[in-house]
Amino acid sequence: MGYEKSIEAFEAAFKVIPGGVDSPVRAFKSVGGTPPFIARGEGGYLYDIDGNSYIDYVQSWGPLIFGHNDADIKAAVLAAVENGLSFGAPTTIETELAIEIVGMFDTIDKVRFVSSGTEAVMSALRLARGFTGRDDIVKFTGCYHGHSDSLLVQAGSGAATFGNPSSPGVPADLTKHTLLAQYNNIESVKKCFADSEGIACVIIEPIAGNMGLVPATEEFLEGLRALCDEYGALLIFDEVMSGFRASLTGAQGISTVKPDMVTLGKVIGAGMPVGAFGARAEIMAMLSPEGPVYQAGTLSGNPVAMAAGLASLKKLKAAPGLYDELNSRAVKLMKGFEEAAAEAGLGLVTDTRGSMFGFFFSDKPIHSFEDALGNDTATFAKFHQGMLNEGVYLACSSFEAGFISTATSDEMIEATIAAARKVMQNLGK
Ligand code: KE4
Repeated sequence: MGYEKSIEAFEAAFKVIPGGVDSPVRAFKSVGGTPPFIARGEGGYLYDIDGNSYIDYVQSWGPLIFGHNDADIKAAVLAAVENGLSFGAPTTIETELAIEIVGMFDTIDKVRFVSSGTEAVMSALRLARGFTGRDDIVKFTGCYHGHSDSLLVQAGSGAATFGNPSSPGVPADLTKHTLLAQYNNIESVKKCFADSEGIACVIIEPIAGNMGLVPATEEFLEGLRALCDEYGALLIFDEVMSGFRASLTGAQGISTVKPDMVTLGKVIGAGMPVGAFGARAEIMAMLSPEGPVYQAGTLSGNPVAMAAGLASLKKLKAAPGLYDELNSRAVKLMKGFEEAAAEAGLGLVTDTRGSMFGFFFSDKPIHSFEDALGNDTATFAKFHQGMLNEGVYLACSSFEAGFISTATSDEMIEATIAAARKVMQNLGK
């Protein structure tokens, strides 16, 4: 694998873009090496500007459940582009996509579209505070909900990757209402409720993908539901990543626990900038212009992005057995990684949920961010680099999840397992 053109491109980017990237995790800082600059994607593959090809398990961090350049989604986007890119006025396609989402989630009566997951979560928090009249929120160490100020506290994903989970530039006044609890530890949540004068909401990734893949236990989610009911707080499931990835309705398709609000993103834009938040009608009625809680966006509900998302969701709805099929491939991949690690004498723990998978170089199970922080990130970095050189594009941090798309064939899975066996053998020496 030669990376000469990407090295040049990275140097050029670095001169005009902070860190050479528009989102920190893409810089490969925690795994080393130069991030390949991508020329195009096709099906289950990425192609970089040096002509290297990679089996892609990142899929733009989740959105591309049908792989790159899906014909149906591309056709829908091109047709929408013919009518113009944006109007700043209502369009019927926004209603169409909203109807699809409302029809899928029994916890959502109304939904508002925005342009990113960060916006969706930031808006949902404001709505929860406006609805309850309370200021405090509870989040969990290791969960990442985008980069809005009050949530950049002990966050996961890139924040954890760089070891600065609480960012400079966020005044203490903006985080003093953010209470921290430990994932899968209900006693830590009870303490937050006991310490607070009024909690507006508890926000959680019900299947965390930003500390690596770490699902919440059903018992824990039931405990959160009970506490929120007891204290009159709203339970928010941040399913920006797990939505349409763990199942058609994310964690809600697997757990019996129902949230009061849901945030969505990634797959609902199919690679175009879309986020969304939804809840029952009485909560959403608080949102401007129906109610007093203000929220807005120039490109919210952009018709081209809506067309991409609508095409993606319609395809998902038309393939009911899809998630079992994608999960069987995820399980096959993780089993192959486990066998390769065992042969190489390396400790490896893995998990899957629907089309999502995760693995840690660890001898102990991982049930929280504190557990995840103990994983062998140095071995992960060497593994990542070795797999890249074998033409496999994995998430460039152990605090991320991986994804199977419909374009991830069995042959690709087998080739990836063979590459993992080869790379791990070298690691084990
Ligand atoms: P965006 O603002 O990046 O669209 O969404 C923020 C967000 C909110 N909630 C959850 C559960 C998320 O996973 C995310 C974003 N995920 C990361 C990947 N771990 C995006 C990748 C990046 O930051 O470049």
